[in-house]
Amino acid sequence: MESATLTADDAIRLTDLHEQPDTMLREVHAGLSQPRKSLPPKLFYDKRGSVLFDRITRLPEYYLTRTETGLLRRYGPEMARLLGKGSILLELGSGSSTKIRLLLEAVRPRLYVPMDISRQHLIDSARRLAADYPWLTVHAACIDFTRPWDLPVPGPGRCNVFFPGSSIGNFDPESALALLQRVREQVGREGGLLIGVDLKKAVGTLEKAYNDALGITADFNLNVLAHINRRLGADFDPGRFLHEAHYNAQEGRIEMHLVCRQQHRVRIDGRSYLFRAGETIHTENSYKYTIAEFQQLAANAGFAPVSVWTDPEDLFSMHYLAATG
Ligand code: AVI
Repeated sequence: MESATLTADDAIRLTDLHEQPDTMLREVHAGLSQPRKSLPPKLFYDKRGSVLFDRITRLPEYYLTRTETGLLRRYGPEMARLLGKGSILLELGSGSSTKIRLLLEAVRPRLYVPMDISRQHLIDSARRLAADYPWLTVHAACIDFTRPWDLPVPGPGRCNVFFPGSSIGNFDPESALALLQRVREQVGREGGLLIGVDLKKAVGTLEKAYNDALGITADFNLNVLAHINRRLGADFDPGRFLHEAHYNAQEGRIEMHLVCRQQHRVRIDGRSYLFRAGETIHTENSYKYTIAEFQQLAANAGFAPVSVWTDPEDLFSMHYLAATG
């Protein structure tokens, strides 16, 4: 990974730790060489993938975003009080930086650091935000936070992390713990974490959210193959795969797969992979938690629960956690 702090323009600063193609190539080869093929979900988020994800968030079946937004609207003032005025606010997986708008006026952070892996989407969103909030200092960081990372703007002052959208669910429990521990180290003893976490619920509701009627989630899933073709010169034919998503109750997670329709080979950088009919590429896990399960995970990472907010149907939760120790 390359580290550079660049000035994107007068409105925002940019730290670019964008992943190099050789890292991506190694990860793709590693995933496809397993007996059960897999690809890292971060590969969903090229420019088209980010746009498709934004569309997912507006789908009627995808209750996560609107429920979390409802919690932010309703309890935003309470959340803002806990975050405290004038702090440094980092957002992990900031995407379009939409939700943070619901907190900005009340928190008035002295610095906002949106962090995302999708470089152009990050820059465009950061610029829009800086234009809409002229008083706000924005330092965007193009970062893959599934790997070890450091706060791109070290400095004194209280620091909070905002991690909405239940993206923590895309990490297996061991990696989720490692990420929360990293967040804990970065925010320091005075810091905190405001995080959105999707809750366990009826399987039908969960499975509908990942199998929408318009097929946007299917396009999002299949787009990973087009992304690999573009970045690594592979010859995937997305038409030879089907989207599949189901709830694995034993693991407490939605699994997304791409199912191969007929046997064929795919070439990636001089290597050839055989895909058999019915074989799947496991592209994503989305873990669901009970409130107690998540609080236990956070406690293991050095965070104590301060407040938790849920909607009347108990679909989604937001937690404010304070650093301990
Ligand atoms: C980003 N993340 C929380 C989404 C989720 O629900 O796991 C990604 C997603 N995958 C399919 N639909 C949405």
